[in-house]
Amino acid sequence: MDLPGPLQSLAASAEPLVLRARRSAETLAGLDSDPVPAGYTGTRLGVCNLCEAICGLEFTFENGNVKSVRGNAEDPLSRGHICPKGVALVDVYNDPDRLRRPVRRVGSGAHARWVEISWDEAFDRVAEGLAGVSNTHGRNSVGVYLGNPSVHSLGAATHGIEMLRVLRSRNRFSATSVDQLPHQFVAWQLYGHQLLIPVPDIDRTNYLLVFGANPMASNGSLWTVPDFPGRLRELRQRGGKMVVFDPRRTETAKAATEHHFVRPGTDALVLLAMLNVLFTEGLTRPARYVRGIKRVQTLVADFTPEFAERMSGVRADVIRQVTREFAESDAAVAYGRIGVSTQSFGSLCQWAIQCLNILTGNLDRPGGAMFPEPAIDVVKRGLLGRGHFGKYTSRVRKLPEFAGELPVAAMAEEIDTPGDGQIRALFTVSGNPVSSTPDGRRLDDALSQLDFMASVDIYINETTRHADVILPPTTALERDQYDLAFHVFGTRNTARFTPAMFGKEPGTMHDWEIFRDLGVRLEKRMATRMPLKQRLIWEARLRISPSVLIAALLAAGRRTSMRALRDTPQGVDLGPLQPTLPKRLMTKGQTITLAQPLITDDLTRLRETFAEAAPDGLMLIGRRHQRDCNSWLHNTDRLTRGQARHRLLMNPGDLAARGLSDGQQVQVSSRVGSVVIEVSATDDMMPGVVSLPHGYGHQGEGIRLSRAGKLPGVSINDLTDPARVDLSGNAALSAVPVQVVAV
Ligand SMILES: Nc1nc2c(c(=O)[nH]1)N[C@H]1C(S)=C(S)[C@@H](COP(=O)(O)OP(=O)(O)OC[C@H]3O[C@@H](n4cnc5c(=O)[nH]c(N)nc54)[C@H](O)[C@@H]3O)O[C@H]1N2
Ligand SMILES: Nc1nc2c(c(=O)[nH]1)N[C@H]1C(S)=C(S)[C@@H](COP(=O)(O)OP(=O)(O)OC[C@H]3O[C@@H](n4cnc5c(=O)[nH]c(N)nc54)[C@H](O)[C@@H]3O)O[C@H]1N2
Ligand code: SF4
Ligand SMILES: [Mo]
Repeated sequence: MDLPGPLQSLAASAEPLVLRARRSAETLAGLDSDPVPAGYTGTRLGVCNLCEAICGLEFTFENGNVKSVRGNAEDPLSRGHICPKGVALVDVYNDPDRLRRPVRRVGSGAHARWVEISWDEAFDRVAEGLAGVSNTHGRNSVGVYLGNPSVHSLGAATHGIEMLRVLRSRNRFSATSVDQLPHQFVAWQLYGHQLLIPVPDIDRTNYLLVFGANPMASNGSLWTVPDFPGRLRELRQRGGKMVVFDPRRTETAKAATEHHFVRPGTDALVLLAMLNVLFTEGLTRPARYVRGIKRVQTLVADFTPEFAERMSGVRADVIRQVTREFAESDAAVAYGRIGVSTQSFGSLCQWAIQCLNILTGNLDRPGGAMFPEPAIDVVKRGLLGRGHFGKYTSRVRKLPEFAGELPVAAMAEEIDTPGDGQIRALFTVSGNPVSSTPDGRRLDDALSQLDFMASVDIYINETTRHADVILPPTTALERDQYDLAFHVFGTRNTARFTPAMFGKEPGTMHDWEIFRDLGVRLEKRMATRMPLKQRLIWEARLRISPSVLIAALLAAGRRTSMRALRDTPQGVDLGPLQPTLPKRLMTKGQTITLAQPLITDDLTRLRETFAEAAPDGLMLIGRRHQRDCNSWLHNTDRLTRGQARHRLLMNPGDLAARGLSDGQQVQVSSRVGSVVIEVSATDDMMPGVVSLPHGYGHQGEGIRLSRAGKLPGVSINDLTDPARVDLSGNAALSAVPVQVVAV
């Protein structure tokens, strides 16, 4: 998950709160961290920010060195859970390949050299580079890309977006549009706010229906559910079921009561058929604040289970049976993630999933889909915009913005297509779009044509290798953390503040300090300056540390306080999720109108797409492994031991049909490119579907990101196609038509 866009106005809106907050003892309580002293022996609580599970950890030190890392059993949310990545936080901290000082690139391509420079020089170069291009070519000539970890760092959330205001560019992109944009789009339409996204109440449900998610490996997404395996075990112990629809028999599918293969990209038909069954069998029981039910009934009338079966491979009787069981369960919840977000009909899928919960009366009830109430409620306090769509479009392909961001599938063409408004400078923050967005090759080429590029990142990766200057911040264990984003999706209401474990090394900077200092220098160089009064307030805001902001926001939220969080470092338990509707709805009249034309008009495109025969030929999907972390952490021994994980998975029947054998090198080609990779035969793949992990393919000058003699692998996004997008603008990374042949 990735949420930089929505957090954009956070720091701005928090400002009045900060001014209002009395400088009480409580506000000050959070300010002085006390890092472990040199030679420390003992334990300290920490937190993992690598995925959305936000596990609480316990570190044991001996003579100043970390001896072991465990899950903190006292943490009311994560309950002692940890995965192998949590331990790797220490590897990141100690990694000799990690950047600790700003570097400047001298020369390019094979001749590139990186030279350490002072912060002072680095800020001046970046400010001059960005302002220079903006002043000469117009404000949209500077593009911005925010990657996933910017949501996992408090300082990036509070200060990053604030700083970027200076640029006033429409060419803003983030990982949101290769991820959860359809969720935000549907939440905005149904519930009135892009982040009013309900989560499965797994601790009380009896029926968990999962489409296109693999929480056994990913630990949940848009759903903060640490210890998913333990919670699933409890669900099954109390007689509950989990039913999974996925083209691969994943770790989650294997732990499920039932698993059904579904042909990639056809889920919308299966989900609409489920709605159809609800109506034809009289299984609906929506809450009284739900509108537009009849209209939905009409819209789904022709989406029969038989039609869905022909296209998806899921048997009609299975669709009927699952729907009945779901509707008849006393507490059921449907959930869909990456597999059904990053496909051509991602928004329709997410809409149908919401409808399934709403129409069966499972929205807002224990064991169903519920809205968390975080201690800092970014939605309720109006700290974030509700969302808007299509206020402007991208220059080349006219793709619509959502909430102030353009689809990243359009980023490369905005850089390499000449004309007025062309992107000539780029600023990236904790991202690797060459590896994580469709047609990474084209973007790689495009980046080398930029007049100027700067990145805030701790590594030289496939993307940042093109930067003129890289500004590296401190890492997770060196900074204070309060999770602004992921408490919003917690499967239980909790709050936790974790002070930095290690002191900042001399000569290094926190991300929020980088944004502060760069922001001020950049603003000074912009041809259009901020009005004086606005500038003074803005600068003052940038000078407030993230932890002070958090203290003020907690005080204003009144559910807990910084003092309480300091006294309870394992986290404060605010209890199980509670029903909050219709009060919580931010729609007109606090009702939910199901039939939203902006979404349901896409049914026409869906009908057209599947008017002919069922899709045939091979389709490519992605995957995640428990020890992978998007495109990074491949340089730690701990996470790369054992068998290489970056192989193409393929059903044995599909291999045989092509005269291929297990372990052979094959060429995989799509409309946009081709890669050569070892193939692995497995019955876990649905016939007709192949799978590659994303985040591999570390290549390019200066990159030292893969370890242990492993092949760097190939990038799945050298095959994915930027022309394929959902209604919301989200990239359709799944269900890519490919050919596989021997090399
Ligand atoms: N085909 C395919 N493509 C996908 C996906 C898929 O499933 N299939 N998944 C998509 C999804 S869900 C996502 S979220 C994106 C992720 O894509 P991106 O957000 O573009 O990239 P990441 O791989 O997360 O890269 C994170 C970068 O941040 C750096 N970093 C780590 N910690 C910090 C920090 O504290 N501060 C700073 N400044 N930098 C830091 C790392 O060094 C790394 O370079 O990929 C997407 N791409
Ligand atoms: N270990 C680990 N954990 C992570 C990450 C990581 O890189 N590694 N990344 C984090 C991030 S940024 C995110 S966004 C989350 C993602 O969290 P998840 O969505 O749970 O992660 P994925 O493993 O990508 O699961 C997507 C599933 O969709 C299936 N799928 C693909 N196409 C289709 C389709 O057309 N239909 C259906 N029904 N299924 C399909 C795939 O087989 C896969 O099992 O994970 C987070 N957690
Ligand atoms: S599940 Fe693993 S990566 Fe995710 S927060 Fe917990 S320890 Fe970190
Ligand atoms: Mo993500």
